[in-house]
Amino acid sequence: MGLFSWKKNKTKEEQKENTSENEQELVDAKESEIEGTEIEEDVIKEDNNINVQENNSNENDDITSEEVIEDNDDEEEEENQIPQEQEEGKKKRGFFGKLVKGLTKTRNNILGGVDQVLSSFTKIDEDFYEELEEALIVADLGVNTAMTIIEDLREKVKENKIKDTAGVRELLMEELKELMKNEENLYEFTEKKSVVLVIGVNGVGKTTTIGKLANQYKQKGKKVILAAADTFRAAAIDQLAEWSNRAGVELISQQENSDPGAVVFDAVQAAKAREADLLICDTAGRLHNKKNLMEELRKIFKIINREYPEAHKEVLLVLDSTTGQNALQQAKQFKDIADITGIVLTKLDGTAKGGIAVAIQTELNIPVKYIGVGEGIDDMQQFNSEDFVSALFEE
Ligand SMILES: Nc1nc2c(ncn2[C@@H]2O[C@H](COP(=O)(O)OP(=O)(O)OP(=O)(O)O)[C@@H](O)[C@H]2O)c(=O)[nH]1
Ligand SMILES: [Mg+2]
Repeated sequence: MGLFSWKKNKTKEEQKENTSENEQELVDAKESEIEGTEIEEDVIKEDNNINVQENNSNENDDITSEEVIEDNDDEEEEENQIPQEQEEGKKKRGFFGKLVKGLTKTRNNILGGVDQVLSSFTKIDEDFYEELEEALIVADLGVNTAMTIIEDLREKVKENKIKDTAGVRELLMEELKELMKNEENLYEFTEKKSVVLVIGVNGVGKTTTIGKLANQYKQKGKKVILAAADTFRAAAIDQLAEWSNRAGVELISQQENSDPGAVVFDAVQAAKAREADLLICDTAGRLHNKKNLMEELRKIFKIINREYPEAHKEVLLVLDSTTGQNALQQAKQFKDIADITGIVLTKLDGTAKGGIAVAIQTELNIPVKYIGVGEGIDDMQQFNSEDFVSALFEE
């Protein structure tokens, strides 16, 4: 179990100690002015006041729905009475199309290698398996996952009495679907009163993911509140404010460099008072060093536990698929210190390294819950192994 167990409750002494730690950290942060100089102070609100943006007006709802439905042409816009199921089906197909398109480079990378091996061997022998394993490793699936796949394939080939390599492609597809399959009930948190903490190193797509999540669940009728607990840069707060506008949800923020714990504290009080379904907290990925980052997260965990013990806690680690094996390493590090409940794998569009999705899903023992295939508000979906592998093998 990670250091940041959600179950830990803070004692009075710890609280006191923490307050002075917080003050110290603020001083430290100010002293060692790191990056984040592109600050536009006037954009951010009054000194030290909690800023609550109410974005639930009809006006905003209109903007949201206009922005959200990308694929609509004029004709479709007029058909306001489309039943919800049909609408959802359409969106799903739309997303599958994006997935197929987004995975083009990954598909070429994985299948290019695999198909070459399949076509250069007719007989299934040791050399064939070796070359196939090599092709999978090269396509960013990593050594361990490639080995697992080859071992399983050997068994399946025997079981199914497959004699030539042509039958292996189908088996490989099946194997990938099985390996990547998620358990059920992974999205229970969306049905409960939950606090969702979104973590990850800088630039992986945390804030964007939060915007997409907020939009998805707002559209499903949930009351969503966002907390701008990445107070390290003013621009980070602005960016989340913009997403909260687009999604039409409320934002709790304070000024730049304020204590992230204080923002979370305020946000929790707001979530409780307004009976929000989801409180989604943005966190900083860009701190002085790993120790600071982890320390800050630890404090946030404590505050949520203390102030909102009855809420379901969801910790989503965001990983950038374009970083390939590096993403896997990041996950291993975060896993040591936090009880991560799900992975969000971003930027699967346009990268050739999407094979990392297979490695992450197979090796980490943490489910990939969402995948991102673009920068738009609709470009993220719950992960589905059937769809993912089908999109990967789509001709
Ligand atoms: N193509 C693509 N770009 C994405 C995706 N998700 C995020 N991005 C882009 O990645 C960049 C970084 O995203 P942010 O959401 O700001 O990342 P962050 O983790 O919040 O970054 P910090 O706040 O600096 O730690 C932005 O330009 C996003 O538009 C995705 O699924 N696909
Ligand atoms: Mg951010």
